[in-house]
Amino acid sequence: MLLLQFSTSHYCRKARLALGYKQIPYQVENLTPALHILRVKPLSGSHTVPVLLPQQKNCPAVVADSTEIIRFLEAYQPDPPLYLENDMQQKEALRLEDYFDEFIGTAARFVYYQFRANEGKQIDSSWMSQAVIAIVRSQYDINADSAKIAALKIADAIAMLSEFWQDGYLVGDRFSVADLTAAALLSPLGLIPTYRQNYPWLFERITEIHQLCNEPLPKNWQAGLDGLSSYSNAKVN
Ligand SMILES: N[C@@H](CCC(=O)N[C@@H](CS)C(=O)NCC(=O)O)C(=O)O
Repeated sequence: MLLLQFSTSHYCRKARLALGYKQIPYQVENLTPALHILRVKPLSGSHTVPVLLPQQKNCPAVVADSTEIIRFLEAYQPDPPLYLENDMQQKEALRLEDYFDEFIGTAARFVYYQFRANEGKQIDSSWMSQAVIAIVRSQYDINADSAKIAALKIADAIAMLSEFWQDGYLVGDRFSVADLTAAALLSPLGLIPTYRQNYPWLFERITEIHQLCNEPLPKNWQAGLDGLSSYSNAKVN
């Protein structure tokens, strides 16, 4: 299988967590933001990544969108499952997947790119990185005000997770697509020292889920915990 992705995208991380959880071998093709459209649009008709090319007999040629990728992987290799057997619980898991996709992943993008353009500039001050940050901020209209509204949505999601994640799962009594999606889409906040300091349990859980899914943590994860000064010392990749 081949995953077309941006290496830093949290929606692509969601797809990688699912592939890793199921231990499905895959390769990645890293695309450059903006130029990616030339590769992706003819395949899926859309402009977003992740896009999975299963490259297997009796499988679709192209599966676009992280939710569809997980739906496909679940049918392709049901074990270990990310979906729940109980219908009501499965419905709730899909509702939460959608909530995190539509509201929280987008809000995390706002908060993260606002941070990267300001206090977090030193994470990678190369012109390439700064250009990507500028493109993303302009594409999604990210500024101090919109990032503030996004931070409120994130606070709601963290309050909900604090009820379920301190000693359990979002739905039922086992790991599901809901937990995976929350971990992937909140992971960019791990690079922001204030979040790391205020919600240690959240990032411990995100770390555990990465281990469970055989996926490395985002780069500079440790520097996020140590504070802003350590970014300039951290090896920037
Ligand atoms: N609902 C989509 C969202 C994916 C998404 O927003 N991807 C972003 C990267 S994080 C993207 O491809 N942006 C480029 C663009 O919109 O042109 C999914 O779950 O796959």
